Amino acid sequence: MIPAFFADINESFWFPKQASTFAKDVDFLYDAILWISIFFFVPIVAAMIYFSIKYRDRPGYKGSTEAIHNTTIEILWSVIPTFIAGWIFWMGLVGYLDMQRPPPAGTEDIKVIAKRWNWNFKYKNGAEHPELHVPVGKAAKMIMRSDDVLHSFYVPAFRIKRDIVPGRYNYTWFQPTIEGTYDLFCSEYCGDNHSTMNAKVFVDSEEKYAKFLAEAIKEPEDLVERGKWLYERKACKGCHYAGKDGAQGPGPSYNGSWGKPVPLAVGGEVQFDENYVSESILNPIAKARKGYENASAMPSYKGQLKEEQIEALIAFIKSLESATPPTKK
Ligand code: HEC
Ligand SMILES: [Cu+2]
Repeated sequence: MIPAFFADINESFWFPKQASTFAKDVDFLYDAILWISIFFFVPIVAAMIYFSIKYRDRPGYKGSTEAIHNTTIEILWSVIPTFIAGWIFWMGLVGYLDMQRPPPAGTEDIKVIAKRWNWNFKYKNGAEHPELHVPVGKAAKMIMRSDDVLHSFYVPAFRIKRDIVPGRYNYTWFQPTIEGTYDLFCSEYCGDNHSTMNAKVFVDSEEKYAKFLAEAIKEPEDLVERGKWLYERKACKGCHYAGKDGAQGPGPSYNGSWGKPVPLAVGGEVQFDENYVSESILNPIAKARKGYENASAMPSYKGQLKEEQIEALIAFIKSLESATPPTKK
């Protein structure tokens, strides 16, 4: 029987599927360096073991103290590895430059916003979505920024990784070759929930991609649905978990909070109602909940959400009124 990792020609022992035009070159150089290293490692270690046994100190054995010298060997073992190292450098440089320079025209431009601890993607028609969709066969350019700290955009199947630096735009591009779903990771440690900062990359056919764009821009009609939709797209989800399991994030869970008194960090309490929620969204530090004084501060959404969007978020949070709150913080 063929082991699973050999079943797909495109997938190697070391790497996931080769799903972009970069993958072949990256894997080739990786394999070349690996085999060159094995080629030298084995005879060197074998000779080391052999000589340390042959010339070991033992009764009656007299070693020589004179170092002998062989010019031919010394030149060979300097010049040959120099050429090999030069070749590796050259291949790496060429590959790196290919990745640095996006094709000048005709790329699918997508804005990437990295934020502790989630991804947000903005498409050409204005749609925002927590998942990355790209059309197959077309070069896609990521225009990336961070809202807080260093993050890194990493898609193993495309063999690309690029840091996202606060205070400036950074770019990366790739040309996906096979339709399918791939993993996107943040590969720069960015705080408590760094390990949850993942997303899916969907490489779609031209029609599927167009359909996705058309759907992604529509906000649901129903108020609660719309609130949930915003909760997923405006990064609330990364900090406030609202699942049935009531797992806890850096911010309080919404489950079962509505209508109850909220103990405040400064002492006293307020009612968890429309006013408290809308104030928490627009000016989160105004009334911080007790126990969250040191939590990663929530960003203010002033100017980023419209009145009716806040209303929808309120409706969504209210709909969790009787959901089970998490058992431990
Ligand atoms: C970076 C993490 C983070 C993000 C993103 C975030 N929050 Fe918060 N949120 C917090 C923290 C931490 C608190 C508790 C401290 C405080 O009250 O300011 C909080 C408090 C709240 C409260 C008060 C809850 C309570 O039980 O006291 C509400 C309501 C709220 N956030 C709604 C939202 C909404 C809606 C969004 C998205 C539009 C959002 N938050 C995005 C971290 C976050
Ligand atoms: Cu990150």
